[in-house]
Order: sequence, then structure tokens, then C-alpha cells
Amino acid sequence: MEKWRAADRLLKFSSRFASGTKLTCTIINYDHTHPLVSECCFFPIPFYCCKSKQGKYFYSVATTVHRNPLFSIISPDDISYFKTLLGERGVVQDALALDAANTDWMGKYRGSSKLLLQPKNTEEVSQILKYCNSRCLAVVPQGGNTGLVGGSVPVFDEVIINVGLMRNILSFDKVIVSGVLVCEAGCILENLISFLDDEGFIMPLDLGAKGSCQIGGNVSTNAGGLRLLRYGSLHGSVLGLEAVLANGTVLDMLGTLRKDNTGYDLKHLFIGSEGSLGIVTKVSILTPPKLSSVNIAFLACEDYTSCQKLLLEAKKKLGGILSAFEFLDSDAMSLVSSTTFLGTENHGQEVIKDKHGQDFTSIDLRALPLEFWYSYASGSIFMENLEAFLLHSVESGLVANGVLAQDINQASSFWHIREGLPEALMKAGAVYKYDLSLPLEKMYDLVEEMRVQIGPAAKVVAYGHLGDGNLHLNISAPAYDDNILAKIEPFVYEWTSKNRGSISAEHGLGLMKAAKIHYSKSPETVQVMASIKKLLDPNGILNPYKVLPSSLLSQN
Ligand code: FAD
Ligand code: 2HG
Ligand code: ZN
Repeated sequence: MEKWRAADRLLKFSSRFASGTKLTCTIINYDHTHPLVSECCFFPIPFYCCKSKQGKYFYSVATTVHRNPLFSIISPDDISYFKTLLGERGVVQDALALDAANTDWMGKYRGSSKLLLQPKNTEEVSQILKYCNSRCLAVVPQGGNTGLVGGSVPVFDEVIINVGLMRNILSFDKVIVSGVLVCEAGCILENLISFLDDEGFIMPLDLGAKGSCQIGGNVSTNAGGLRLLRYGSLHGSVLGLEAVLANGTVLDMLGTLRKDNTGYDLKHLFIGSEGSLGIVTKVSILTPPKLSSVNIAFLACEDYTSCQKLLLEAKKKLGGILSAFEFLDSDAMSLVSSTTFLGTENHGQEVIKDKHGQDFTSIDLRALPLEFWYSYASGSIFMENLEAFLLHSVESGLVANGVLAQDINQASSFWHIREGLPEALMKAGAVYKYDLSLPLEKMYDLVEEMRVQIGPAAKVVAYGHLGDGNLHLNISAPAYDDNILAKIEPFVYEWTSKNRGSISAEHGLGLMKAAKIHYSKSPETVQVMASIKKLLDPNGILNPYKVLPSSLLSQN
């Protein structure tokens, strides 16, 4: 078939490398059809934090956190007030539901809140916060509870506020300003993706937790995900939002304009502030048109340097049509292979055959140690570009092996491998997660140094959004262990800081890294952040102990 000419040749060339491949990579061109990740809900949760006389200690945090004594304890009168305001349905005290809401996705962070509130509209959010502020009741805004830094669950007894019942799509303008979606903050990302798909558009944001996370949570974490390379961060695509401040004031910044330079653009304060400045209640977001077709390739490279060069080549040759360039290393691949079903018929073996009848059964994806992924939009002309690019990459030795998806099922199964990693790590035991931005040329040095630093006590697994310079460094051990943690921290933060990286590329600081912010931000910058926090939330009731060091906020 003419269409697969280059793929056949790719296979032919790559078969020379099949046995000795050290690293693998994936190239993808695929945007809206990968599988729904329903497993991103709650898991049976082990109990990993404990109380000491000094306060609460988290194995993954390495700091002891004290309850702020200025915060009130919830009383029966408070419950009565909330029932009058929200009705019985909006006031959740059921033990099972509270257990789930108190525990984060990883089962690492656990609070002891006695109350979960579910407002139905902005006015109710406003009334809740006004009341909590007057009573000095601390609150934690919660979305889909898929955050990975302990930001979405209470530390002690904070009231949990979840806007999940606020899930209406308010408008979608595909005529006047093409692609502006306005919705309530509780909309599940996956539902927005489906809605837009029917309209011929896509969300500029996609991530493995899409089945559970809410757009309000995405905005509040400034989530990055799998499409940032092409569509940029939410600071670019969020056109406006509505947020409620700690004292109940509703800030209407729900613009839908592409351009608006009237004064300070305050919405940006709420994008990525992790619920520490206000509760996001509505969002307007610019969505791009759906791509006419998508292609995905899963490629193998001999080493990290080749992967890095491949990315640079891809950016140069495929430019704006490249949608994603993801990678995983050999330890990540063997982990996901051992815990995730990687079928056989879905990986292209039957479809991609070269002229001599050789097929991909001789290049079993499960045996490939390191994967990179990237995607780009295409009509047939683009497919030709991709094939030409792959062929050139094979001939120049950057790509050692690989496969192009032949249909949506194969593309889905490629994504399934990449998106299955966080869950595979959870299943493997205790995991220390680091989400770092690093200069590309240094990125894998850290992984290798970490392996030396830790020795055989734990497995160092690396993957991430290579196209965005974002490494997900995961250290997997049979159980949480202070000795392991002492080998990781502060080493990982110091290394990142020394190389002018960021200790939080996309997950935020949450509880895990609130006290570590100085590794990535200057003292003066952190001080201004603390001033903004104090201005907008003088009693500090919004998501306490998170984002900024508590020591700074308690100062006058
Ligand atoms: P939650 O986890 O509930 O909350 C996260 C933070 O936002 C908390 O601090 C919370 O207080 C605050 N918050 C939530 N809702 C609101 C609101 N309405 N107003 C104010 N504050 C609020 N992240 C990425 O960036 N890229 C990825 O590729 C990615 N992949 C993931 C894959 C998996 C399998 C999992 C489990 C997580 C992944 N994440 C990723 C992390 C997480 O999913 C994102 O941070 C997501 O945006 C969180 O949304 P959520 O609704 O679950 O928010
Ligand atoms: C991803 O890219 C998420 O899959 C999770 O951001 C990263 O598991 C992680 O460390
Ligand atoms: Zn990520």
C-alpha cells in the first residue's frame, strides 16, 4: 500500500536494530480519540500519614504540619446553617463519602474532615465562604481529587467544598468567536472533550485523569497534560473565569474576548493558585477545531541523546503540526508492561508488514525499553511528511525501531501504555513523585544520578512530556521509608535548583512542596505571593498549609 510505503521501509531499516535496542520512542499524531481512563477514580487506600505530638507527619512530605489553632472546630450550629443553605443533599457527613474525600488519589495524604459541602451555584459558594470566613472555619476546595501533591484533601479537619454539582455547559460559540466554551467549574474534563467532539472542536487540554478531574481543578492547578506542546498552557487558552474570594465576594472575570488589556489581568492569579486564593466557579476557554486526522507513532531510540535530538528534529521538520512528544524509559516500560495489558493485536503487528512479509511480531513492544511519543495533525500530505521524517530519522540513526498506528484502536493502545504509568506505579507500592521542568540536555542526567544515589533500595522510573521539558521522576519502593526519602530529598530539589529548573512543572506545590517553593522562586517573589494571599484571604481559611510556607503566612 502506497500509504504505508515509508512505514514498511522504516520497519525494514529498523529490523537491523531490533535485538540490541536500548531505548525506544513513540511518535504520535493523535488528539481526541484515546481511551477514557475510568481507573482514575478512588483506589483502596492504605494509611500513610500519622500523628505525632508535634503535629501531623506525612511520609511523602518530610515535614511536620501543625493545625492552626486560630481555626474553629465545626459545631452543630454550623451544620444547621449549611443544611438550611444547601439542603440535605448539599451537606455530606456519610463516613464512606468522607473517607474518599479525605484521601488523595495516591492514598498518601489523608485528612480528617467531618464535612463535605456540595453547592449548586455561585451564590451558594459565596454564602458558604462568607460564613466560613466569619467563623474562621478552614476550607479545602476539591475537584475530582486527582491531584498528585496533596493539595486537594484536608490536612486536618478543614471543610471540603466540591463544586461537582455545578456541571452545566453555559454556552458554546462556534460562530462569532470560534470555539469559546463557557462552563461551570464542576464539569468533568472528559465530558467537555466529548461535548466538543460532537461540535467539531477539541479541548486544548487532555490528561490521563480526564475521567475524574474537573475543569475548575484543571484551571486551579494550571494542568499541563498531553497537548500543551501544541496548544500552550491554560494561561493562554482560558479567556476568563469567575471566582469567589474567601469573604464571599464574587469576582466576575468571565470574559470571552481574545484581547482585553484593561488593567491587571487578575484571572491569571487564580490559574494555578491551587485553591489558595479563591474558588473557581465558572470558566471560559478557547477551544481549537478538531483535527481532520491524527497519526501516532511509537518509536525506539538507542539512548536519551537520540531521543532529545529526535525531538529537536521533529520540532524543526513537523513544526506546528506536532501535538505531543512523550517519553518513557526502560524501567517505566517494564513496569507498565508488568501491570498493564498490552495486548498483541492492537500494536500494529498484523497491519504493518514490510514487502518481505516481516511484521512487528518480531519487534514486540513489550520488550522495548524506552518510549517517546509525539503526534501531529495530518491529511494525507501530512502523513507523507511524517513518513518522510521517520524514514530520515531511521536512516540517520536517531530512531532504532518503531511502529505507526494503523487505526484508532492501535492509537488508543499506544496512549494506554503512556497513560497507564501513574496507575502502574500505584499498584507497584510506595511512590515518591517529582514533577520537574529541566533543560532538555540535563534532564536524564538527574535520572541517572538518582539511580546511583538510591542504589538498589528503590526503582527510579522516568517518563513525561519531553516536548515541554517536563520530567516525571518517580521513585518506586515496596513501602514508604525515611531512609529512602533522605536519599531523594533535598538532593532532587537542590539539583533542580542548581540547573535552574522548576520543582513543579505542572502538578503544583500542594502540601508536598509548600515549604520547598524557595528552590524555584526568589525570596522577594515568594514574599509578594504571601502578600497577595494575605490581601485576598486575610484569615488564611482557603486551603491552609498548601502552596506557600506556613511560616511566612503567620508573620505579620
Ligand atoms: P483536585 O485534585 O481536586 O484539586 C487540585 C487542586 O486544585 C487542589 O489544590 C484544590 O484545592 C484545587 N481546586 C480544585 N477545584 C477547585 C476549584 N473549583 N476552585 C479552586 N481550587 C480548586 N496533571 C497535569 O498537569 N498533567 C497531566 O498529564 C496529569 N496527568 C495525570 C494523570 C493521572 C492518572 C492523575 C491521577 C493525575 C494527573 N495529573 C496531571 C494531576 C491532576 O489530574 C491535575 O492536577 C488536575 O488538573 C486536577 O484536577 P482535579 O479536578 O482532580 O483537582
Ligand atoms: C502524567 O503525565 C501525569 O502521566 C502523572 O502528570 C505524572 O505519575 C506522574 O508522575
Ligand atoms: Zn504529566
